[in-house]
Amino acid sequence: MEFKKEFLDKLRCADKIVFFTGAGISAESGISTFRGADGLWSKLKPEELANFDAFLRNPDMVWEWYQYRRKIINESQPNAGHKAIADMQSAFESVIVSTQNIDNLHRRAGSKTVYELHGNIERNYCLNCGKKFDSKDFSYTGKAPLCDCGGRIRPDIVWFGEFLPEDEFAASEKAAADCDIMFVVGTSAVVYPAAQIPLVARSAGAYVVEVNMEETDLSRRANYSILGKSGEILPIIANMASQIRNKEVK
Ligand code: BV8
Ligand code: ZN
Repeated sequence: MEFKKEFLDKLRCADKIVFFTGAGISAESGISTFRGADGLWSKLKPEELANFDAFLRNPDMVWEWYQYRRKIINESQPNAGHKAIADMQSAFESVIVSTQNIDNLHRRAGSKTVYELHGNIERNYCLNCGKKFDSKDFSYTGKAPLCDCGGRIRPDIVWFGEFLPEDEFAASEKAAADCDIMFVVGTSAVVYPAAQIPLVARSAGAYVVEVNMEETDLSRRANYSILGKSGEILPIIANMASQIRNKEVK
């Protein structure tokens, strides 16, 4: 695979790397994306499932949907794309992941600094008293679980119309403003404010590299767009980085 010389030069002298990822990086782990032809939103209406009013209207249905996704995620493994990002931690001064994904696969692949902009499907909390629950803390009975205080338990996931976790978003913005290269991997870049993160990097002077199967809203604002599967492209980039930086990539 040939890369632009400009990109190789950036790869050679970069210190700080940020990976901004979306559902596409988990597609090769068998987890559906949202907006592709067979994406989740082609079968279900996000407004009927991924928002707070839907949850209040029909908690059992929303829980059933998240339990279905949890099952798929628990049966999935990090793929070569997640692993390549984790491996690159040994070739650069810092490698930070800012992800829109809720599947925990970056951490499971070995990435140490992961900011989760839209929450994490393993975490839940009580609407009434705020008590936190891990998904393993209760056996799902087909009904939305209740806390021992009687309050309803919800997934710790950012739904449409909800604010993103402040700390994760601020840390992602800071990392984007500081980095030398930002890789934007497997996202349609249409969901805000998360989709702002690559724009922060671009305006701060980072070299923005998009890795996607197709053109997106971001493509014309990236410095470099590499078309293809992240599970194939990222390992090649990781090997390239170790060669030209003369660093062992684990
Ligand atoms: C907010 C839930 C402030 C978690 C998600 C009206 C009212 C309120 C807000 C809005 C509004 N209108 C617009 C908004 C803002 C809204 C928004 O941006 N809507 C968009 C759709 C227009 N944003 C919000 O609501 C956010 N909050 O604004 O709060 C506020 C508060 C009150 C009132 C007003 C404003 C909250 C956004 C978070 C919503 N939660 N999901 C869950 O169940 O998962 S969004 C959902 O989309 C996921 O979280 C996902 O992470 C996110 C982004 O999708 P992608 O990751 O990009 O996935 P997608 O399928 O789209 O693309 C995959 C890409 O991968 C494709 O390009 C494909 O080509 C590529 N690909 C596929 N395979 C591969 C690959 N690439 C490489 N290799 C492969 N193998
Ligand atoms: Zn409670």
